Amino acid sequence: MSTQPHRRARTRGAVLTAAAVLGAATATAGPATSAGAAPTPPPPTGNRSVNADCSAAYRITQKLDGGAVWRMCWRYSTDAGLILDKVTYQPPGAHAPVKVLKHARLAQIHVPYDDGGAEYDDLTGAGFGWGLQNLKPAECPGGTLTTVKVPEVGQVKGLCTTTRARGHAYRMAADSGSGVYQAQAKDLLVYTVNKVGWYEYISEWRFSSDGTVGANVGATGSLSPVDYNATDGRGWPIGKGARSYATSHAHNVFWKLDFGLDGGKDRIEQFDSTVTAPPAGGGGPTVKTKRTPVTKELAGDAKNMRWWRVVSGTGKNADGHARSYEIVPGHTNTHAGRGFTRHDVYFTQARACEQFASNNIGDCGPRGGDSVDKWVNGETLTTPSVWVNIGFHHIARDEDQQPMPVHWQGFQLAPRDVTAMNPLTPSELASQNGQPDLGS
Ligand SMILES: [Cu+2]
Repeated sequence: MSTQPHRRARTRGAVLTAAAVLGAATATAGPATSAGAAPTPPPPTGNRSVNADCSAAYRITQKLDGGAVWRMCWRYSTDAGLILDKVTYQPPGAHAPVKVLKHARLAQIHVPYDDGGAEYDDLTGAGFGWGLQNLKPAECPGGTLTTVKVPEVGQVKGLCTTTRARGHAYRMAADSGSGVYQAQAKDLLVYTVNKVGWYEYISEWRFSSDGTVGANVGATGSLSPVDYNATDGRGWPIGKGARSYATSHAHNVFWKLDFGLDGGKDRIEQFDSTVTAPPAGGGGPTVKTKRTPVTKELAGDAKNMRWWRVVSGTGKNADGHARSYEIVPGHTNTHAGRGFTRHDVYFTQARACEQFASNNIGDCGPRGGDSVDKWVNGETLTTPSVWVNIGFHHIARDEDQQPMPVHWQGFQLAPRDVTAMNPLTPSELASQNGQPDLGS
């Protein structure tokens, strides 16, 4: 374990097993048996090569509303937890899947307490991966629970794949008559629950029929009772009167994404819009949007009217537009306490040793640095890795007992020009690509 003097690698609370502090071993394992555990049927005829590189037991394939299909491989690491590989999206009616993500995974959950007395790296310093929880069938409604072989722990029925309704995909009144075009949509959900000390983290990936990807971490379980000691103004009383001050803290969650959109090299672009107030003489406010190619490594800061996208260097949709995915961060509190928590996204040139946003256990050499901010050092981006940091400042409240309601943090990847039209467009509207026919 690459422990630094300032970094605490101690266990959280009293509920960890000895295995949790072993630290550095990166172990990957899957289900001990595929009997009754394989989450998916084989891919449809004509797509046999898809996901050919993971065996059936590690394969997730889900057909959703409209005929959209998501496919991916999964594996499990005692450091990173669930890792998804070779994620593809096949729009309804398309003959081939679109390659979306080569790898998608958590890259750290960093938990600094407001009084400076404790600071945890839950993935590489506090046993996140070993804390995989057995799930009851009721926790995976309508889905499949898969057994994961966790080194030093054993077999854990810990991977849920299921679908969930997300309501309207779209609604549009017909031009004439009382007809309505509307569709109710579904998402594929893939999740695990990992216990770290008193906390339990639900790590969820969501794949929508329209091509959107969501990544969210929900924290639940219990507040850490060893931290009910904040009498210095850095906590909140959660017992009767002025008692049991739970120390405030942050959960800085990092994800690492390696795209390879459409199987080619990715480019990164940043967009900024500036708004000008209406001129005194009349007219409305104006907005100008600027596109900036991100050609070198970047530590990016979220800003009003700023966004980033990952653009395929090769793949185009049927309209001739480059396929891309926009990074859509959810609500975040950026924590300025450490170099690696100071920024909201990082684009780094991909390197095998650069695995975790902080307290990295990959060996990048004595001068290689052990956190993502150190890896932004001017290299040209030819194979970008994308790191997303979403922070939550947790000031406890009475409702946090007991159990603590799930508080979520995460982001979305929204398809931009992956398909030439809304992939769920009903056939009656399929001709309306571009300027609609206004009649004569
Ligand atoms: Cu918390």
